[in-house]
Amino acid sequence: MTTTLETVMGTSGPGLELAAPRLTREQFLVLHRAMVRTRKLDERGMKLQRQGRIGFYVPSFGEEAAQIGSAAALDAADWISPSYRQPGTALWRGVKPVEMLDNCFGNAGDAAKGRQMPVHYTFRSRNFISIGSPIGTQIAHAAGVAMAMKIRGDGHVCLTYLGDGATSSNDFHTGLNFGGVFKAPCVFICINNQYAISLCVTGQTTSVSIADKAVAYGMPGRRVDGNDVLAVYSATKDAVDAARRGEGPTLLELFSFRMGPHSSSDDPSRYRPKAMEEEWAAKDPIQRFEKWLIANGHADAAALAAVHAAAEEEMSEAAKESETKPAPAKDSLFDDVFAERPAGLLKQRTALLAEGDAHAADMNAAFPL
Ligand SMILES: Cc1ncc(C[n+]2csc(CCOP(=O)(O)OP(=O)(O)O)c2C)c(N)n1
Repeated sequence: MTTTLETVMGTSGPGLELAAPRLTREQFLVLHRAMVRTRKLDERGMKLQRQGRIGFYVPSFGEEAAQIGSAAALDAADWISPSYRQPGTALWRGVKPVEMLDNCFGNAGDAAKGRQMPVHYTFRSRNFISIGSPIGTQIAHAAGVAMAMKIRGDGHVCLTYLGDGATSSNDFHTGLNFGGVFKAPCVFICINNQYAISLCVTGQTTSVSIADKAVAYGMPGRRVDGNDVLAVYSATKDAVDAARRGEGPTLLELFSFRMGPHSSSDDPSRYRPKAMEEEWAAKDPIQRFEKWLIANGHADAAALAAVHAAAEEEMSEAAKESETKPAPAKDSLFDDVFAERPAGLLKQRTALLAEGDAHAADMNAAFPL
């Protein structure tokens, strides 16, 4: 059974100590900055929602190491099939915060033209597949993408993220089974943050660990300290390298904790013990990495504080820029489905445009979540 937690920084309990990955000082600092930017984007997103300026947000507080350590192990040409809780991986891919906030505002800058839910990003040019709401669908998509990569022989890898709750979905079985049988170049990353909204992981599965489930699909499974960015990077790099060599998929369980609410519509104090929240606040992945960076002579407290200040400013500017953009043009509703618009759709378009601003007030109605 896979119960041992693999760690580099080694402060969150007994486990298997891994060697620190051989990265340069600059690379360590790039990882740190990416984690801080993720935190600041989430803080900004939650503030915008609380102020009523956007309708909905899904933060990833506490999962920054899991996101950044894993995304950093990919090449730019590899693909990510995300769930809704990895904004940091889009930032890592070079997506600008304003592009993400444009989706939250549903404005004309949104790649999905305001048609998706907020935080349901899609960034085709960064090989970042559109986020879907139904739990687990991205797992089967990832297996399919990886199978295509194998058939084409292009040497790329597809990495997918899922939560502990998603291990109960049909697509978990479909994705891991296809991935395993076809030895597809796929990496399955389960960020076990211990809750699927209000359901604790012990109510989700009787497996001793999520990593254990890999056995049934004939692939390696590893249980890694998800709050340790260096352990996450090392384990993901191993999995990505193996997939690229043609050895097939790996299931990585990144053991972590969702430090914030499930979404802006959730109140975790109704189902989570306060003591547990306090225990995990002390394992904050950003603070933990900062202690390691200072202890290993890579940075001092002032330099790290400057990274926080710069990221705060960056997200504030992005929000200002995004908020000034207009709503998507009404006409855009009719784009992207048909190469040539059928007559019925043309008629609807004419009728909609003839309405002018008759329904403008509806656009400002309360968000239904
Ligand atoms: C098929 C389906 N069932 C239920 C939901 C409602 N839902 C949204 S998020 C969520 C919990 C998912 O938890 P987990 O997979 O652990 O990911 P986390 O939110 O913790 O990152 C549920 C049940 C959904 N979106 N899709």
